[in-house]
Amino acid sequence: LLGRTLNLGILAHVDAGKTTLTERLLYAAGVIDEIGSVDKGTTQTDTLALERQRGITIKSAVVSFAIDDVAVNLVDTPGHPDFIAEVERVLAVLDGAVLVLSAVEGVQPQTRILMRALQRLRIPTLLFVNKIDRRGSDCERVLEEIRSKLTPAAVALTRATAEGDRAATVEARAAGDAELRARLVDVLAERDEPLLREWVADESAISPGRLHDALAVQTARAEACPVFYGSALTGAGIGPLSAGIAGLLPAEAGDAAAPLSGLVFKIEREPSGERIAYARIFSGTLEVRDRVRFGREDKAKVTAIRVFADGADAQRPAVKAGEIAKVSGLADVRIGDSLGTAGARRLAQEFPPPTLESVVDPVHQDERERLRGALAQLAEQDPLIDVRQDDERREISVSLYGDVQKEVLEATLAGGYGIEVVFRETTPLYVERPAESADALEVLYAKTKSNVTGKSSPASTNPFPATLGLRVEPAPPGTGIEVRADIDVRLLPLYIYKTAGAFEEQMTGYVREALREGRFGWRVVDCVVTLADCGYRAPGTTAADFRKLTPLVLGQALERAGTVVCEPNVRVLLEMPVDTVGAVVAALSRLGGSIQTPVPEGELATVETVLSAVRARDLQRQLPGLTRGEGVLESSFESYEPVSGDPPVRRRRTLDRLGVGEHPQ
Ligand SMILES: Nc1nc2c(ncn2[C@@H]2O[C@H](COP(=O)(O)OP(=O)(O)OP(=O)(O)O)[C@@H](O)[C@H]2O)c(=O)[nH]1
Ligand SMILES: [Mg+2]
Repeated sequence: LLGRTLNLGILAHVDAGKTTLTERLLYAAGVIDEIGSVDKGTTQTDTLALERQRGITIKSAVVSFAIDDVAVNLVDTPGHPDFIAEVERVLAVLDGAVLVLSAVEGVQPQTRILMRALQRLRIPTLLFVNKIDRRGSDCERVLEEIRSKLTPAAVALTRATAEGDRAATVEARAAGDAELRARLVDVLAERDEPLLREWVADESAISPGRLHDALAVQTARAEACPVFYGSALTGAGIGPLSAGIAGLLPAEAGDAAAPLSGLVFKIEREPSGERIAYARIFSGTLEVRDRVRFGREDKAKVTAIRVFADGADAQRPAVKAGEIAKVSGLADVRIGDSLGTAGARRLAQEFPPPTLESVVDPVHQDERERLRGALAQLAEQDPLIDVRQDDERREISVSLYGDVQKEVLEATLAGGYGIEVVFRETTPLYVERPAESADALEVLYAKTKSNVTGKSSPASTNPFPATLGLRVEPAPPGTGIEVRADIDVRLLPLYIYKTAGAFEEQMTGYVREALREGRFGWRVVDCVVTLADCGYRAPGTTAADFRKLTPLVLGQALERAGTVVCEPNVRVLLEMPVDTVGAVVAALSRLGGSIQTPVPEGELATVETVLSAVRARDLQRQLPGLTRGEGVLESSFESYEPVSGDPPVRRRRTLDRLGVGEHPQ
């Protein structure tokens, strides 16, 4: 009988071997009799036709198996940076993670980005150094890189022999191994005073069990980071890794008898068109035929529940705290919705949003409406593509991370919907930052005075029976959007929102929605918005009045504050054959990249630079020609920098800023 459920994410830089490792773990657990291959397109988790053709993971996928008495729901994620949003959505539902590295390539750009997110969220993490069978494998060097670039609290629990060869093997380091003991104490005693005292008093009195328990405790707190070596391809090192997953990662059961609280992290559509929500349940129990509250105010009846069991999914009457399930019946459910009461865990923005956008046109003009519908469906599964419609020009545009995502979108529209499309030029997604602080106030019917300040607006610009005062302040770059409330609770329209918390949550939503378009039409970032005043007339004022008033007041505040339009820059890491360095550097200087001296490493050289996102894309396209197809480019978001000259303007999505017309979601 299975005692507990562990929701485990497999994360890594692209091609590190996540999907292959997933196959290997399923095989080791006896769920599959034969190991599928990414290259042949026969794995359990790369099931989309596109994933099989391209040999890369595009969507996260869940499979399950058991290790001893632990039921593991494994989420295989994509590693390509164009699909980082898929990883982001999964993070909130994990109990633990295995971050995979390659024993040849070591710590790669995406490895660091993912590790930082795992640490920020305090997700217990094991490191798996994969591909020790490949020529060039160097576990010692990779361990050093892990310590210097990822975490000083890394402890290798296994040892590889004959690495660099298919015959490479892995064994667990003996519990009595003096070097391992010293290393464990070194890492663990820093946060474990009693352990340090025991060590100082009598080193030999510390039992291996004591050390293992201390390691499990600190791993669970995401303080210590156990490292395992192996090969997903040959199976070397999988035994110790499985033991580590079951023995060192905690499974948070939650209280199945408590009120329901869950989180939707993925949406799929059945061939019938029905929406299926993947949800993690944190507390309580969800049963078929329950009427469940989700998202803002929606309620619907659950028609089916399926959980993951031994590779397949199985119908169940209920799903309880600690588990992940596919839930049917919630017709309008969206990614990020809570089920029941909202819990502490929600989807956070952990990675930078897309930096590019492109207008997409149907090849056959009469398919424009169908294209819009198809993109709306795809946006349910990936809200960050942020489909925008310019009604006047009849243009549809989408946000993008890069060309691979664009190709996948194009292929999905062709394959899944039969719509052929062409993308126009890819342009940067600029953002706006407030230049200064400013306030704005709109008073109920303009004639009534504000409850707080006694002021009334001079002109009657407020068509809504509600009062709202907002303050906008610039915040340091990279801090995103923060919404605060500074209103006497007695002024809050509690007959609409019930509690002060609910009011704040809803207002935060309205503010965020309104900040999607600043003065020049770009998303506003790096600011603090304070709710400073509020008024209503009961009965009469409704939630819709506050919703519609928010963009109006915020627009005024931004107008007064002024905004600076900024362009996305990325850090680019280039690897190329030594004899092509000259050509690459020349191209870099043409594109305006800052040039550092290339670092030769044998036959290859690497160079790092910072470029605008659009220029980096140009470079990506030129690279094969410049390097005989051998150059590799990796880019990661760096910063937003103010543009010089006239700020680029984006036409607003809706002409009506008052929000009288419905804002598309
Ligand atoms: N030699 C060797 N090759 C491996 C190993 N693990 C994976 N590979 C190969 O590496 C390539 C990428 O493997 P995947 O499992 O698709 O990697 P991934 O991390 O899932 O890739 P994405 O999901 O696209 O990010 C494939 O060609 C695998 O056969 C390994 O342990 N040894
Ligand atoms: Mg994969």
